[in-house]
Amino acid sequence: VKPREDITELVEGAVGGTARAVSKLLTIVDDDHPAAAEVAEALTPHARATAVIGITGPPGVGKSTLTSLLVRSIRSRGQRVGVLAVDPSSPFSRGALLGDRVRMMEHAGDSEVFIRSVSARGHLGGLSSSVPQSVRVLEACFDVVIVETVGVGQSEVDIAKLADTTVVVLAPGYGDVVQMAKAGILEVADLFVVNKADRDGVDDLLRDLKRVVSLGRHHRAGPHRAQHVITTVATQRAESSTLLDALDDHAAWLKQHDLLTARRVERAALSLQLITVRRVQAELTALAGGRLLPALAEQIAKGETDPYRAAAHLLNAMSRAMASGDSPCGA
Ligand SMILES: Nc1nc2c(ncn2[C@@H]2O[C@H](COP(=O)(O)OP(=O)(O)OP(=O)(O)O)[C@@H](O)[C@H]2O)c(=O)[nH]1
Ligand SMILES: [Mg+2]
Repeated sequence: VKPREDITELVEGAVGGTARAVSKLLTIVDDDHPAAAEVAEALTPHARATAVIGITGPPGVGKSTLTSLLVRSIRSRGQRVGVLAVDPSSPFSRGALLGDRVRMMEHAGDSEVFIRSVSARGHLGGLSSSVPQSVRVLEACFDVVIVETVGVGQSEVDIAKLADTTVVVLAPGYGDVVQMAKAGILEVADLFVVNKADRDGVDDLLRDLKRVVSLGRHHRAGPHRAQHVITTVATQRAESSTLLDALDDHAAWLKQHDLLTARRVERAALSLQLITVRRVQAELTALAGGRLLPALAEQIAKGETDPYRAAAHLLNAMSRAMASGDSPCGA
């Protein structure tokens, strides 16, 4: 564990634009590191209104190519960009990320662009509590933050809660729109990008998508999502500003409907929930190795108590331990 002064210095270096410092902070923030709470505290004075853009969609639709394009157009405005590529597979798989790195290679020499891959899965399962913390680090250090995730399941839907604007990328031949709607992947979109518009099948995809979107709009209560649709060919440099223009429109729309703060509160709520759940889980694991949990289990088995009553007892013991700072995993 680093001393507190080191952390403060590191945060100041990162906010000041030192890539190495940003990188170190992200490593500390990674799941279960004891100094993560200190980093979080040191970041608080540096909180600012950074645009966070989420880019998700099925594997291979062109998310990284689009991200690279977006980075280029943001850079042409002179803004600094932090990119987080979230790997949905196991914490150990690094295969998919190599492709992302190659796709974003053109920005490798640009010191105002920072790209980092992180794992989506926490050590205890579910969305890693470190992902929102990583976003928070980048928010303090850059003008725009982009989070790329592969949209395949619930944790990716959760990741959408991290962004001010969520872009769902689709492409002809990469999955059925109706199935995606059922999986809940489409409803998180603020903006749909139909990429690979140079390929066959783009008109069918647009027609299906627009049908699903109009149904969604019909059922949705209140103006929470605008859900515009644009088409792109991410491999063509000429497309550079198409996505950024659409994102600007959405940012203006959010402002106009007074939704920006709500999005940020939603982001904070997710972060808070993940950290709390992780602490409770760690606490529970510690209890399972102690005396209380096995004793209660024995009582249930003998018919001396019921599981609900025992669970209430366990929760009481946990909150007492956490409040007294007596917990094995207290921060
Ligand atoms: N024809 C065509 N190919 C494209 C287009 N956009 C991206 N590609 C190609 O599609 C392939 C996949 O692109 P990526 O950007 O890696 O896709 P991705 O969605 O990031 O993929 P994962 O991160 O693996 O899920 C690459 O070979 C790209 O060059 C496009 O608009 N048209
Ligand atoms: Mg990618």
